[in-house]
Amino acid sequence: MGVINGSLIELPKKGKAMIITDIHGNLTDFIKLMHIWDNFRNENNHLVLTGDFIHAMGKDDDKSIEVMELVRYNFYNDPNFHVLLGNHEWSVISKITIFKGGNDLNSNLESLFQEKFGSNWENKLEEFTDFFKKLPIAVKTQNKVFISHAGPPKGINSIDEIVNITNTGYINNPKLFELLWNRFGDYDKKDIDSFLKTVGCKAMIVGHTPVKGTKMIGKNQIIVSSSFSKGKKAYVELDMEKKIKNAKDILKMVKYID
Ligand SMILES: [Mn+2]
Repeated sequence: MGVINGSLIELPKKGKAMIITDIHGNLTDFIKLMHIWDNFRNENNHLVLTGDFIHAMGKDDDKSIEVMELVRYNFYNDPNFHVLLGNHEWSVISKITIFKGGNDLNSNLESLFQEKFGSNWENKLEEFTDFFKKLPIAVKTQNKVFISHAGPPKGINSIDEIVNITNTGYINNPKLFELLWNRFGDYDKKDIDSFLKTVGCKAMIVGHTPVKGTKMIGKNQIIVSSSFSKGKKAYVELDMEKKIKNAKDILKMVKYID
């Protein structure tokens, strides 16, 4: 069990955490990863899904609803299954849509709901929107790893700002926006280091930017792509009992799916 502190989940110095990013409606990859999790799960091990499990980014085979149903089931039935908010789930909450290759991704999602649920589609979409509002924003492990969808945001002065980050709502909330949307270039390596120092961590794991499996940003941030990627598909089996000095220590804990 982890401790849920507002928008922050705190994981103990025990067991391992399987960290998965950016599924984007790819049911085939999600099921592969869930088979790995089924073999890996025990009372000390955790799963962290770092958001963006919906919106197929313009691809035809969009299984966002099926993925969401599985994610929601596990979220409510397994205390070791943690799901973080991504900018794509945020866009459903905020109704500020995202365009990809000329496609309005929230309109695409509404079409999927209409096909699957007929005249009840709006109620079903509201149910899922309410589920998204329950999602925490970040994980901090006792061995000093910070896990979030994206970021870091600038101007964070204490870990309490992460704990309370959704208290002012989802819209017009620049720190939340940056934590869900910022990619390298919006911040630099120094911003990573000062953020980690503020929140008492040594390394951070994010998704959000598609990479060839993984990519290091300086020594202290690792980007991971588990499904929507630029080549290889990776996840992390984070050993939460080991001392972590920087993200290079996490690079050794990366695994791949076919
Ligand atoms: Mn994203």
